[in-house]
Formats: sequence, C-alpha cells, structure tokens
Amino acid sequence: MRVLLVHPSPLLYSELYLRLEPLGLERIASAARAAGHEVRLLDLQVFDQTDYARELDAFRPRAIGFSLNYLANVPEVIDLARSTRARWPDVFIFVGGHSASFIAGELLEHGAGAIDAVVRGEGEMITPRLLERIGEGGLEQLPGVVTLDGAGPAPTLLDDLDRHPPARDLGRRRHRYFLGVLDPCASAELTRGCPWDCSFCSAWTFYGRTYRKVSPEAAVEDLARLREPSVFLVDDVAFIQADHGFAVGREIERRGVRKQYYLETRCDVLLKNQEVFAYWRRLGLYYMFLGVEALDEEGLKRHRKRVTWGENERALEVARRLGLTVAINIIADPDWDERRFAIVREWALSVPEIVHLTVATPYPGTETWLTESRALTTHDYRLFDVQHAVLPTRLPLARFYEELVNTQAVLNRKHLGWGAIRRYGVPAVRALARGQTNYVRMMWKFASVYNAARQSADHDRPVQYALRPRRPLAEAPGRTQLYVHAPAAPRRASA
Ligand code: B12
Ligand code: SF4
Repeated sequence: MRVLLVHPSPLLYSELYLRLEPLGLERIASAARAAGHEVRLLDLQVFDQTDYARELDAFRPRAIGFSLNYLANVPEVIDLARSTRARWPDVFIFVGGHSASFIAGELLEHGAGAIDAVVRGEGEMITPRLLERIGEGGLEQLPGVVTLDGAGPAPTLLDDLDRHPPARDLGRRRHRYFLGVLDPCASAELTRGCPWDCSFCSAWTFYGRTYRKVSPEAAVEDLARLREPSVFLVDDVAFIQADHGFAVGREIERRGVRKQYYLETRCDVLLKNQEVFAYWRRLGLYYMFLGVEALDEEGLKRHRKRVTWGENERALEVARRLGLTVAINIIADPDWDERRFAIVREWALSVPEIVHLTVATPYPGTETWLTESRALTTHDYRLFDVQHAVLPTRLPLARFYEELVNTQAVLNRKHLGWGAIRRYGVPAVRALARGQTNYVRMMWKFASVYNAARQSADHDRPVQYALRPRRPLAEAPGRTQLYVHAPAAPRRASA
C-alpha cells in the first residue's frame, strides 16, 4: 500500500533556534516498510502546503499519517485532514504522536469524519497492523487505536528499540535540519522514557514511567550511518544509567565514529554520573540542556523536580568544568510581575549559560492539566506553545509579553547577533564553508520571531478549533490514571 507520512509546520519556538528531523515518523516509516508498504515522508517544516498537494497528486497514497506531537499544530493538521478528505474521499487518514494521544476524542470530533483513526502511544508496533486492517472494519479493537466507533485496549510498547531504525533515506532537504551552531544536525535515540514524574511534563505519562535502551551496537550503527557531523540525542533524560552511556561510548570509539553531540539531562543525573559525561565530552559532547526550571526551592517543589537549588548550582559548576556549552530553561509563570522578571534577568546575566524562558502552560497529559486551579484564558490550540500565556497574567497581557520578550532579548544578546560572533564565529564559518546557512541566518532573526505585539495580537485571532474545556480535580490524580502506555504488571514471585 502507498503510505504518506506528514510532519506539520514548524512552531514559533523552532523558527529560531532549531529545526529537527521527524525521527518518530522515520521510525514508523521503517516499520511500515518492513511490512511491505511503499512509504514517503513529507516534512512541512521544510516543505509547504503546495508541495503537499503536489505530493498527493503524484504519489496517490492510500493512507496518510500525520504526526501531532504538539498542540499548537492541531488546527493545521485538522485543516489538512479536512481538505484532503474533500479532494480524496477514499484516502485513509490517521493521526498519532504525543498530543494526539492525550486528546484523541476531540481530534476525531474536530475532524468531523475527516480523520479515520487516532493512534495513541508509540507508532512502530501498531502502524503496520492498522494499515493491514484498512477497509476491513473493527479498527477500534486494535491496541491504542481510537475511532468514532470506540477505543481499543491500551497501546503496546515496542518490545525492542533496536528494531525499526529510522528510515532517514526518506527525508528530503536534510541540510535544513540544525540546532544552533550544530548545522547541519541529525537526531538519534539512545534511550526512551523517563522514570521521574515532574508535574508539568508528559514524557512520563506517555510512556507510563518506563525506560528502555537501544543496544550499544544498534545505537552506534545508526550514528555511523549519519552523514551529518552533529547529532541531537533526543532521549528524555540522557545517561540515567551510566553503564549504558559508557557502553555506547566504547562502541563509538571501537567504530571510530566522530560527531558532535547535543543532549538533555537532569542536574542530579549529571552530578551522580559525572564520569560518563566527562567521557562523552572527549567523544564530542558539545552542547547540553539542563532542565533547571525554577530558581527557588518553592518553584522546584511545585514542579516536583525532586532536586534542590543547591544541586542545580553544583551541576552547573560541573558542566562548566567539563567545558560544555549549556542551555537551561526557566519556566515563567503568568503570575510574574516586573520585579520577578528583573530577578531572573539579573541571575541569567550573571551566569555564562544560555538561558531560555518558557511560559508555564498546563498541557493535556500532564498532572498540571488536571490540578492547575487557575482558569484558562484561552482554548486556542495555537497558543499552547509555551511562548504564550494561557493562564491569567498578573500584569496586563501586553505588558507581560513586553517583559517576556525583553527578557529573552537581553538573554539572547549573549548568544545571538554580534555578541555571538566572538564565541561561535569559528563554528559559524565552518558551517558556512559546508554550505550551511541555518545558524548564521538565525543569529539575526530574533526580532522577527519574538515580538511582544505579535504575541499579544495572536490572542485576537478568530478561533476555529478550541481545546475541550478541562475539569480540574480537587487533588492530584492517581499516577496510572494519566498513563498512555500501561507499564507491564510486576511479575509475581514464583513459589
Ligand atoms: C525534539 C523535540 C522537540 C523539538 C521539535 C522537533 C520536531 N521536529 O518535532 C522542539 C525543540 C521544537 C520541541 C519543542 C517543544 N516540545 Co518537544 N520534544 C522533542 C523531543 C526531545 C524529541 C522528539 C523525538 O524525536 N522523539 C523520538 C521519536 C522516536 O518519538 P516521537 O516523535 O514521540 O514519535 C513516536 C510517538 O510519538 C508516535 N508518533 C509520532 N508521530 C506519529 C504519527 C503517527 C501517524 C503515529 C501512528 C504515531 C506517531 O510514534 C513515534 C514512534 O514511537 C521530545 C522528547 C522525546 N524524547 O521524545 C520532546 C517532547 C515531545 N516535547 C514536548 C514538549 C512539551 C515540547 C514543548 C511544548 C515545550 C518544551 N518541552 O520545549 C515545545 C513545543 C513547542 C511549541 N511551539 O509548541 C513533550 C511532549 C509534548 C506533549 N504533547 O505532551 C516531550 C515529550 C518532551 C518533554 N518531556 O517535555 N520539542
Ligand atoms: S521534565 Fe524531564 S525529568 Fe521531569 S518527567 Fe519530564 S523528562 Fe522526566
């Protein structure tokens, strides 16, 4: 069967700092191809809707699968599904990904018949089974599959992450994928899942707090095949198990793979497993993202980060000692006033790290979605991109955005524009020499992407599709109530 997999357009956030390959779709493509299907992939981050229409005319797919990891992409995907259904009534349309998994029912409603199925959870195991059953009925009995006729049992976890390595040959315009100065940059996975349970995050609810590893051999085989000199390791929390990090590293050395790496981890993991990070520094670890989130104990507790501010500070010192370029994120609460923004600016300017601000946003699938007692001020999916305030702001909204954008601009001066030339001039020239212009273009793009007036005006756009209103709970829900993937039941000890 001819299958087209589509990734939606880039979001505000990614217009500036990065653009990454659709790894999830590449893995699903690999699974579908292994089952004998002819698959194409179209990434609307680097193509446009005219290309999409052309692709449909030329390829005539029997099935189209949209990836929907982010709420802000919901209207685009629904509109694409509807216009596709209008022109090609017989094509089978399905949607999957993180956000899709948490709002399956409402997606089907918005689709009004244009979406045949929403797939909850990981796509590798179920997609071939779904494709096989198209036209036979009873799709809603398949694990993780939701249709207007009902919902199947809980989705099945991929039994072995070594299976279905990403079908990267399907990606076109790969030179457009980059991450800051790592230009071009591919993505790869060493582990999947997270055993922690931060209240604002849905990584743990999606995977049911499971944690799986790719074998060192398979992971490095994948890295060795990459043509790009840099790699974003997309693991939720890198090197939770130092042994695995060392084993992958030794395999990298044995195979003589030379790349530059970016990864994301927690401060306590960095503190506990310093040696493995130091080892990877020697292998090419260049950039690291540390989820700091708050500058005080109270904030850390509220997010249930399970780390102290002291640990965060020590972790930053370790990262500096290792000579890593570190980016950190701070969650800005809509309740912040000018003083609070000023404190954050002052702190951020006093440290050498790249500091990003995201706006606290209850996201379906997180615990905060159910426990945040403040009412949402908007249900417009497009504003749920962690760069807009969807909760009431203490400052007038326009003033809040001025503070937010001004703070981001001050912090970015350290790392973008002329300020960056001194620090990143050499890698930028190297990228240009390879014919790569993504990073250099980004350095002067800030003002056109982040703009307080534009962000305020976004709230006045007519809303065609609205998020289903939530019903906050009086107390925190039971953990398993939030899971998409149910972890395997503990084995009974044998007598
Ligand atoms: C890279 C990345 C990004 C990139 C986007 C890259 C891209 N091209 O899409 C950037 C940096 C822009 C980004 C931004 C954000 N992200 Co992000 N991101 C990731 C990250 C680290 C890796 C994604 C990835 O490649 N995973 C590996 C592949 C194999 O998995 P996958 O994409 O999930 O695909 C699997 C399933 O989802 C499913 N699937 C996916 N698509 C489809 C389609 C079909 C048809 C089917 C059947 C199945 C299916 O099957 C795939 C294979 O199993 C994940 C964390 C993670 N480890 O997954 C977070 C993650 C997805 N992001 C998340 C969040 C919250 C965000 C932000 C809102 C805030 C933030 N944390 O920065 C912003 C959103 C920006 C916005 N404006 O709205 C959350 C989940 C969001 C949610 N919907 O619940 C995650 C899980 C991380 C986290 N712990 O917070 N992100
Ligand atoms: S924020 Fe990080 S550590 Fe916390 S649950 Fe999400 S992935 Fe895990």
